[in-house]
Amino acid sequence: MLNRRNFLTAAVGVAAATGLTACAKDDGGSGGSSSGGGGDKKITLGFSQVGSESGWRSANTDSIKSAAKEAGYNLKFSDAQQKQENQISAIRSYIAQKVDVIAFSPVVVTGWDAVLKEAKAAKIPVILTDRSVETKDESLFVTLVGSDFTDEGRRAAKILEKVLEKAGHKGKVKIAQLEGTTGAAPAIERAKGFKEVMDAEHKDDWKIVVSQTGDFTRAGGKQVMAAFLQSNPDIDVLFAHNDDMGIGAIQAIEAAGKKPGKDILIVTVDGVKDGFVAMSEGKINAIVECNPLLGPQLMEVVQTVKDGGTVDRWIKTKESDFMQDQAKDALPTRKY
Ligand code: GZL
Repeated sequence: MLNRRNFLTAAVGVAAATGLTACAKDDGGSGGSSSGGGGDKKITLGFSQVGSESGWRSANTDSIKSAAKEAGYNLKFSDAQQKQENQISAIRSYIAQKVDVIAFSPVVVTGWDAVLKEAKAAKIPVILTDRSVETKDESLFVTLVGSDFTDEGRRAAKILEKVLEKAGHKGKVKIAQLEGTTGAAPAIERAKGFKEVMDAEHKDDWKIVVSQTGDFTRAGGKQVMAAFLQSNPDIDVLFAHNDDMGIGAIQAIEAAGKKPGKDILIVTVDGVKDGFVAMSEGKINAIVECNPLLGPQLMEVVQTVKDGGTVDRWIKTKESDFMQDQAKDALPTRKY
């Protein structure tokens, strides 16, 4: 896994870092869904999205589409339905269409070098959004616009301490973990960050008794949580890598006759509206925010890359954390 910390290098010249120069294409691109029609000189951006697996993803897609429209770019957008092969073919199609810039959110961390080398050979700069990739060749992409998932895992463990204290929980803590998509950066890194805090500060009292992927979906969360409750009926806490799996798990917990947020304390990541609704109903105890509204930052980077300017290797999104008693006041202000 590429260590995100080495992203925090000083700003690097785009041309220097990628050995690429973004050249203006005059064909404006064709095919695929596009917004912001019009002249040949407009920037054409090819974007490959993971899928539409969660509320977070839908908000992320909306942000990218509206920001591209706002920026007046020709956007070619594809939904990979969480399949890497679909993302690879979309990127190849953008290369064939000679788009000006390619951006994508890689569904998993491995298996990208070949297609990214094709983009580099075609002198098309690549920007990562949301999730990172594992590669030894840092020239294969310009920057990552996205969150620090390892820190989100640490924040989840730290806020769980507050949740346990508020609930008056004493002694050992049996934790079930609903992991994100296997091999995806947020799944790997959220688990890593959570475990870091657990090993450093709760070696003797916290234990992850069961952990399995729910693939970031509500259906996955519900199905896996039902199985967890069969094998581990005395779970104290659920740490779900996203709100959607947490919401699915709530259905399984209630079907088992238990009270989510009381019998089983729940901490999730994302902060989508439905997550805040569940928290305001007392069914989720805390949410670690992961901001999907990356569109405006992405479009700024696209323009800078096009102009051959300088960008940092990692453009981090700002986010905070919420306890249950903040949910009602926060709900009307939520943008996604
Ligand atoms: C995180 C993003 C994750 C969200 C999930 O940046 O990649 O994917 O946490 C989404 O909701 O499916």
